[in-house]
Amino acid sequence: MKKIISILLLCGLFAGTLAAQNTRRTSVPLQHGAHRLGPRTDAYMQKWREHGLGQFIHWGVYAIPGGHWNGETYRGAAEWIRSWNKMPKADYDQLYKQFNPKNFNAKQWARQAKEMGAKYMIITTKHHDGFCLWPSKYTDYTIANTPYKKDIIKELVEAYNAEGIDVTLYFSIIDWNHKGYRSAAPKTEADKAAYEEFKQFTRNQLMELLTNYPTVNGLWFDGSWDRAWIEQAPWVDELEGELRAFRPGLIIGSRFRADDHGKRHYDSNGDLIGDYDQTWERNMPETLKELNGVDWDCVMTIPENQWGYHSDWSLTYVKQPYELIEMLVKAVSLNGNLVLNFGPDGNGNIRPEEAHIAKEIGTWMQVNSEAVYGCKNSPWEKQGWGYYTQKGDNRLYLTVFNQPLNNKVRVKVPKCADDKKIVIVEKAWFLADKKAAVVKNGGRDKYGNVYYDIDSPVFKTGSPYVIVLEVREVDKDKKDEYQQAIM
Ligand code: H79
Repeated sequence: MKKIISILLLCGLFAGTLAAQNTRRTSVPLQHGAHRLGPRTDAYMQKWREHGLGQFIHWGVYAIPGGHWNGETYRGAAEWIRSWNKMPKADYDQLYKQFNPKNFNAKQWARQAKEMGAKYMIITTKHHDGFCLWPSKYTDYTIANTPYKKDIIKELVEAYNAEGIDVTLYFSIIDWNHKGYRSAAPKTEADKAAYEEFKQFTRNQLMELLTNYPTVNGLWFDGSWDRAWIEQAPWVDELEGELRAFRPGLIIGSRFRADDHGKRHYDSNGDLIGDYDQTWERNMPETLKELNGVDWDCVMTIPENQWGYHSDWSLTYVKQPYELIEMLVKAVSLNGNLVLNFGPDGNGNIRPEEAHIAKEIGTWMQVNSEAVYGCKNSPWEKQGWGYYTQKGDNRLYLTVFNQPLNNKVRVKVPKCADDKKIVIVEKAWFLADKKAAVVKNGGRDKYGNVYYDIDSPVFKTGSPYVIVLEVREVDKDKKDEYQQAIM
């Protein structure tokens, strides 16, 4: 009876998994807190939610030193090298005059991202150093004044969009190059006036970016922990409104503005500011409970903490493709997106280690992406073999990372609220070869929980693999019909 895998699941409840957060827990009156309770429901956000995998790219003049200066190695994040006391700032600020990435090929990057399975890409238009990868008319410190000259943001947006990949613009509100920039809140009149200029400059640049790149549908902000910025909350809120009005559907995370009391990400009432939680930088949530029903992305580096190009990756642990695939499936299982960072070198090459990882993830995605795209958290209780993801109410994906020694993948059937209903498994199969899986009765525990065992030999590839279950809720009085199918 190999083909028949229908299984009686004594109970199962498919409640909605996005426990939307619709009530304020406290009621501090706020003018600049969350402007919406619960997740966005529009098509733009729905598309974002379904991406699963994104690519981050950190590129700028810091890629030229690549973590070294005068024969010494900077052990911090390469894109921060300007802040290192062994890097003279005057030297750093001249680097743009050498920026001429001869091997840069936007189409090639986009193709590689597409092959990896990325559905959106986030590019650093301007990192903390203030160097602009687009020809901003509001400063001379841009790509236009490098030997390269051409608009890199334009090339990237066009190439990625041509591959069907959405582009989000990273923008740091820190700008070490602008004379009006302040990190601490300005106190003197002179500082205040300088910062006012910086605010205008920031606004101008953001409007310029949205104007120049009309297909861009997201902004990923950074640096907003500065006291100077936090204290401008009402102005930032107004600017956010202006940006949103200018580009309908625009997606902005929780890292742009603070609330009236300087609270960031979550306002003084505990409600998410912006469209998704942007706190998951180089780390991930473990449980759905931590997330309170919000959308989120996790931005992840391949080494421990290198975003821009650092030529020496032997300084820290470097993640393996397998781990990154696990992070991806885990993120999706908790309703998030994983955004994997790439730091191309000063000549425009994607380093071989990153190319290898992109290829390995892509190879895996080619077989298994169905368990990622458009999938959500599943209410089925996580087991040690890996992660459940779910599409709609009826389709479960079991991505197995830890192969059980007995080659049986055990599932715990959720108890249902309505005891007149049962959930049956209509079909089970492996994504890798489309072959049917055999599901067997796995007994019960002392709490009355029912288990099933899916016969699951190790795949020759040795990669994580996916078992698909099609489940359906039926009336309990039909149970005998299905019980016969249990082996
Ligand atoms: O672009 C990458 C990093 O360069 C950038 N964000 C990612 C995406 C980044 N900038 N700074 N950081 C990451 C680390 C920030 C550390 C912080 Fe703090 C700790 C911010 C607030 C507390 C250090 C201490 C900076 C301000 C106070």
